[in-house]
Amino acid sequence: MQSTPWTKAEFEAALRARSRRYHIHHPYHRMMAAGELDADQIRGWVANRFYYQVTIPRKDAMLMANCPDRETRRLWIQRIIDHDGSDDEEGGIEAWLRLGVSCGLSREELWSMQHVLPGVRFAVDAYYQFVRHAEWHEGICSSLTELFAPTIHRQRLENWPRDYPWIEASGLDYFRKRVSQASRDVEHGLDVTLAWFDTPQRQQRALEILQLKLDILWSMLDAMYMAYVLDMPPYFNEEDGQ
Ligand code: AHQ
Repeated sequence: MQSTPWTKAEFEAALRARSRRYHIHHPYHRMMAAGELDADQIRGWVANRFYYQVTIPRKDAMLMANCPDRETRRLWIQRIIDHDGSDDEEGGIEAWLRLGVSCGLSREELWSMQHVLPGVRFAVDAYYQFVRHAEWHEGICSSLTELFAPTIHRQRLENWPRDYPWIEASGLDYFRKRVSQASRDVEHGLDVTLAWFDTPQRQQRALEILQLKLDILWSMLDAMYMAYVLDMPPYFNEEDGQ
């Protein structure tokens, strides 16, 4: 462990260096970006990610509950509205439902969570439980994988119309929204993190928290890869009566 804290610039560089472990590099996303996923593999991803999407605002509400700082809550509440929507904005959950319908899933099917794999559920629930019990600065730090998110949303906006032309363009609205929302979220999240994690111990802790969230995102795709690429969903052995 370093004896003196990193400067804010050094600390930010250390956080950004973890982009090497971002789930954009996972085989599932690499296949997606290369246009190699079939319709069932796209639908499996959309249906499983829906569980993540509906959990995000609940995670953010848990962070709000843990946060005594009114200024932070005034900013953080926007994240809940971004997903749950408001009278004049459909919100990200509705946009994700439209993504699902444009991929051939029904809204009822998505809400049923019938496709959510155990590994995806455990990873998403681990994120929710971490933030629920974390000190609020640590909860904010865990959202910083969004440092890397605009790139992956832009990648989908560029590639899907070419690689998955069967998906109606309006279904991609969610990704369009997130490019700017993620950038705005990260500006606040990074400011809080660079200010609060100001000792060598805290800065190492911040990297551990970011790594936990990277693990969560990677593990979700591991479960999907087993099920939809290797055709080995949980208990596939039962099919041949073993
Ligand atoms: O659609 C995503 C989203 O709303 C969020 C909220 C944020 C958080 O609070 O942790 N993280 C996040 C992410 C979203 N999309 C993921 C993707 O690959 O589409 C990326 C993910 C993230 O990087 O944390």
